[in-house]
Amino acid sequence: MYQEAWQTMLTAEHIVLVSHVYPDGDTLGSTLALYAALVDAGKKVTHYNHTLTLPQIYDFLPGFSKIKSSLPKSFDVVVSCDCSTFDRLKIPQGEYQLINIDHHITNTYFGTQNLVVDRFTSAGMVVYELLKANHVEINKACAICLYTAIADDTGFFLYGDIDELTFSIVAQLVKCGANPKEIASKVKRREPLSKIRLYAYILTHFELHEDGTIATVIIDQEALLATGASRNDTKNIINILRTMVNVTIALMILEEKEGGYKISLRSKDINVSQIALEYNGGGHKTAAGFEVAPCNPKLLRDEIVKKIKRIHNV
Ligand SMILES: [Mn+2]
Repeated sequence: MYQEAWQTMLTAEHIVLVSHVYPDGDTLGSTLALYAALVDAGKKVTHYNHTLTLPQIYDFLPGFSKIKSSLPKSFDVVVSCDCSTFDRLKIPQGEYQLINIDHHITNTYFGTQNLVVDRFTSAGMVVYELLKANHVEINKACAICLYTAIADDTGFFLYGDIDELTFSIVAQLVKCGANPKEIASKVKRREPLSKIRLYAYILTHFELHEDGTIATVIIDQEALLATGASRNDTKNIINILRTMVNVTIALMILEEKEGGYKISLRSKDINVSQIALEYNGGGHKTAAGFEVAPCNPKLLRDEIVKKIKRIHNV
């Protein structure tokens, strides 16, 4: 499958690489690594992302400034990285070939070619294997992007099924020019003040349920306004509640600007993607999410807590 996908890219007229809405380090790192490799191979490539304001912590990634928020007039091949469903791409259906590169267990295989490896902790690992299988040289730009993708999706090697393969890949990337210390300080030590204020809000407003095994927090638009936090600042911020010793599942209910709520679930080991699936969402075993229409967030929280109790017996 790796050979076929690379051949499709090499014979394309104009490739559009797509990272998902509200991008993280994995989707940006994977697509920008491909961008570096394909430009090196002399291909015409556009990197598209629907989100207008990209998270600044990733601005050091080679190619970041070339990301476009509009699609070119014509293109024949689309490559998406780290998108579990087609609607995360925010592009219209069309006559193009679609290569779906991902690692989500809930991926819907929406591509004409699907490179989905759900045992990998990041899409970056799939891209690495794709390049390696096709004997593509990993240049420095590629190495920086892939290292960031893999590190970011494991919380800088804190969670996910991190194994020998993960470390053998990152060792190669360091050999090819990725600097772990530099990347870590760019991604982990440049938090905006608004995000720190949002942390303060969460730490003073969370609630515990079921003998302290489930932690929940509701963040409404008012809280975002008061802290000055952007939608980007809310990303993965729920992880802080999971660090508590007795907490097995952490849950965040975030009110969207457009109305409705985005729910994020995190666990230490319990499969929360199962709960997300019940609400037509998706994700991974220990990190999943879903969206719901406008409702009473407190009632929604109680319902989810009840569901967790029923499914997982916590
Ligand atoms: Mn990912």
